[in-house]
Order: sequence, then C-alpha cells, then structure tokens
Amino acid sequence: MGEKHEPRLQKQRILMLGLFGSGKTTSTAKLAKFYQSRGLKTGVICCDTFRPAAFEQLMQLSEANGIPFFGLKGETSAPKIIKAGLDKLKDNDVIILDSSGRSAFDSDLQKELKQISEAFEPNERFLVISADIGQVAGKQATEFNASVPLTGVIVTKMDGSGKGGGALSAVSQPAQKSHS
Ligand SMILES: Nc1nc2c(ncn2[C@@H]2O[C@H](COP(=O)(O)OP(=O)(O)O)[C@@H](O)[C@H]2O)c(=O)[nH]1
Ligand SMILES: [Mg+2]
Repeated sequence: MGEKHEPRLQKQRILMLGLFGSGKTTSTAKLAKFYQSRGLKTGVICCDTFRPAAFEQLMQLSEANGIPFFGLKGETSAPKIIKAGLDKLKDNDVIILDSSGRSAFDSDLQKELKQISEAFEPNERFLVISADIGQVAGKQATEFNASVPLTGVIVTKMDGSGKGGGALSAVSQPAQKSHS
C-alpha cells in the first residue's frame, strides 16, 4: 500500500492469474483497451484450457473492443496455445495472456502456471482478485506468489463491495504493488 503502480508503457508480455470468477477475463480486455488507448498495439491470448466457455467470452470481448485475439478452441496444452499465439500476435507491442483459474489453488494449477511461465516468459505477472473476498486475498496472493512471483495485483469489483480495503491491505504484504 502507499506505492502507486504506474503501468509501464512499453513492449511487454503480461500474464493474468487468479481463481475462477476473480475477473481475469474481464480485466484482460480492460487492460488491453487501456494499452491500446495509450497507443500500444495490444493483443490477447485465451489460454484458459479448463473452461470451454472462456474462449467465446474473451473472443466476444475482444471483437467488441477491436482487440486482436488468439485462442485454440478445445486445445488443452497451454504451451501449444502460447507458441501459436505469440507467433500470430507478433506484431503487437503488448500481449496479455488470460490463464485458466481453478476453484482453489491446487497442484494442477501450480503445474500449469509453471508451464505457462516458461512458454510465455511474461514481464508482468498480475494476480486478479475480487474485492468481495476481503482478507482471504492475502492467503491467495501468498499461494500464487510462491508459485509464480507476482509483479502486481489487480483488485476487481471495487464497485460492488465494501471489502475492497481489506482485500487491498491483505495483498499488500506479499505483492507489494496494487492497482485497480
Ligand atoms: N461489478 C463488477 N463485476 C465484474 C468486475 N470484473 C468482473 N466482473 C464480473 O465477474 C464475473 C467473473 O468475471 P470473469 O472476468 O469472467 O472472471 P474469471 O473467471 O476470473 O475470468 C463476470 O460476470 C464479470 O462480468 C468488476 O470490476 N465489477
Ligand atoms: Mg476467465
């Protein structure tokens, strides 16, 4: 807390992490629009290998906002999607990858995140958490951070809950940066 995070306006790869429903996919599109509005060519990759509807959700958000989109529907290998996506989106300055969540942090997700990190080589690793989970955010941030060292935390649904402050202070320890 107290440290303002200024998004870096340069060529970069951003990995979005978080559990189901935290707001990863929505934030992926919002962030892509933000970088586009700053003049950076920005594309997104759907690397949610877990929920079939994820592909359509990000594709529709991307189409509605004029964001280049890549995904391989039905493909369960994250490295395959990433390799093809980086090639397809190579003309973009910023590439944002929407990863699959789980209902809880588990060894399966941990394994997949390690694969994604190796294949995608992200400059930024943003944990997305929902404000309504309050203090539990601290535990989540610690778990994710131990697996994939986080560079930032995005707190979503600040509009719908009074618990945003709790979530923010809870994650400020392990992640050190926050922005919404
Ligand atoms: N009110 C509100 N709803 C949000 C926000 N971000 C995401 N949502 C909603 O939360 C639900 C889950 O979001 P989604 O991006 O699909 O989460 P994901 O499972 O982490 O990819 C969707 O219904 C979104 O419309 C936000 O900032 N405010
Ligand atoms: Mg999603």
